[in-house]
Amino acid sequence: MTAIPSIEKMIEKSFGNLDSDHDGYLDEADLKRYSDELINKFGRSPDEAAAGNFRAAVQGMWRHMQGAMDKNQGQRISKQEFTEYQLNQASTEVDTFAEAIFDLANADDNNHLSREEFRNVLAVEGQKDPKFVDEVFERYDSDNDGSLTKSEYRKYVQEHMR
Ligand SMILES: [Ca+2]
Ligand SMILES: [Ca+2]
Ligand SMILES: [Ca+2]
Repeated sequence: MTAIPSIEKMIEKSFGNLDSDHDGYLDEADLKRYSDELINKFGRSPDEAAAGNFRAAVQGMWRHMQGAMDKNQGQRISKQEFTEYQLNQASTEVDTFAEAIFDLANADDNNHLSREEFRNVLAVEGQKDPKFVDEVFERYDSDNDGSLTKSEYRKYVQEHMR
């Protein structure tokens, strides 16, 4: 069985994804680039509703992070601060962000993530090992119908993104 990476590893990875200029800090420009890249990777056009919702969710999470850390608007966030935030906040902003990813990845807008669509979610998180993807997919497809509903996906998020 493939080991699921520890939560700290996952957080480190998502920090690396978000810090798009790789200077070790998150700022607003990083998040804008990250949003645009992801929208592009999921093959969405920037003016689609799912793309707009995703950008808004990233903004909301960013504002919430800054608020939680007592930062002034526009201040950058270090990796350590980000890690503490992810470990300690059971924030609705993280859920909103995760749901916005679901909508972005759900290319045919049918309320379910197929295995292929879920594969794209893990790919943008940096997980490309097909065996790993299959294992995670099968673990969370609790009714074994070959797709993830939002609630099956939410379980994955709860156990892996926060
Ligand atoms: Ca940066
Ligand atoms: Ca779908
Ligand atoms: Ca299912």
